[in-house]
Amino acid sequence: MTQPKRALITGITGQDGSYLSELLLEKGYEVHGIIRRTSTFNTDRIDHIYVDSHNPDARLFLHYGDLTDGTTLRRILEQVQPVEIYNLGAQSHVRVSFDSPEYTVDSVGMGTLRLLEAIRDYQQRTGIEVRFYQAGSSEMFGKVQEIPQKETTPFYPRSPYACAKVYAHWQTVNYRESYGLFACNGILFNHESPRRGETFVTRKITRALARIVAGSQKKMYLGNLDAKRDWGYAKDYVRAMWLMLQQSEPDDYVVATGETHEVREFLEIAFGYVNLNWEDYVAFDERYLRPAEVDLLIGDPAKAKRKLGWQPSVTFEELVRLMVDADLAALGIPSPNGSHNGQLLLDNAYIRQNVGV
Ligand code: NDP
Ligand code: GDR
Repeated sequence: MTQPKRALITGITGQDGSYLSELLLEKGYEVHGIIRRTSTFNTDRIDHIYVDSHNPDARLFLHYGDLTDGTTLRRILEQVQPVEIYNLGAQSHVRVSFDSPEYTVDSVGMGTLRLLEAIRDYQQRTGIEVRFYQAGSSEMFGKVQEIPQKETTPFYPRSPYACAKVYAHWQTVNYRESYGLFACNGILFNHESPRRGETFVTRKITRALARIVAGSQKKMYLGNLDAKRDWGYAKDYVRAMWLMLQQSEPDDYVVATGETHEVREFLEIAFGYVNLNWEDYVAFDERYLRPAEVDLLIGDPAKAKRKLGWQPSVTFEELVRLMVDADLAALGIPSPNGSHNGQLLLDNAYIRQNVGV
């Protein structure tokens, strides 16, 4: 029997880590993930695919570690002996990176360097080829230089997070060019899902909306509604990560939908879906503004389409609705979509009764 391919994922407990793990398990991989020790469980997103490691069928294994701890990264690499490494771990919140710049840069920038150094030594010592994926971000484009943004668009990062991602991007290019490492940068635009962290704007909206519908919340507070983002579906985006590591040559790719929408449009579609007017529920709080904002992101995914055969499968409106559906379902409220027409009327009466409009 042939051995399954072994992959190592940093950030396995995050949104993307969980979808990528599912994809790799489906493809027959043995998946190893690095998790941080926390005082409460942080494995909610992967609990459904975890099988106790004593079980002979187990193919998902977790290891304690941290991108700020290079010794442990090296030890895990030696133990796991992966052929693919996906570096998704990060303090990934842009606003928070202004509050905690040193930690953000340490985990995002230096963390990537620590991992690359560990891989370089491991590969030189064992002769085993390791393929490396770096989770780059459209935030690296920052202040608008060109529309749409593509692989050749100059970076102009506008946050500690984005500066650290630019550093990690160029280190990845340098390890490819200096040591022949099979290293790819994905430059991924915003991607969302029901598993999106609760403080990112899309999930913050859909979660609050569900609570408004349930009658347990009256208002939600947001910052800049004018910002425009190219929002896609996370499940589609982890497929692109995997595809990059299956090519004959390493390269860098923009992954995006090619469409941009204001935060306001997300609100309109989400609230409109349950027949509410968002302006009745959304208030402004300057706490959610950033010292420097990224006003407009729109990606050109032509290269990923051409070379990887990658396509997004979910439209913006479908994405908003699937996130609203999931947050409603989590509170036991049925979807207001067409297949529940009778229910939709009921829901709207229910909503009006609960929120008093
Ligand atoms: P999440 O914030 O959902 O997940 C981040 C993951 O990193 C979590 O597993 C977290 O662990 C882990 N982590 C945080 N700090 C450290 C550390 N010091 N050492 C090791 N692991 C750490 O992010 P996403 O899944 O949304 O994003 C995945 C990656 O892709 C990130 O690097 C992000 O910056 C990048 N990215 C994301 C985009 C998006 O739109 N989602 C777009 C472009 C890039 P814990 O659960 O313990 O907090
Ligand atoms: P972003 O995502 O910064 O693009 O980074 P986020 O959802 O946090 O913000 C998107 C836009 O919405 C505006 N906004 C608010 N944002 C938050 N979080 N909370 C609010 O209340 C709010 N009100 C308005 C923001 O100002 C911004 O313009 C995400 C992360 O996943 C990064 O890790 C990733 O690299 C990029 O996407 C691509």
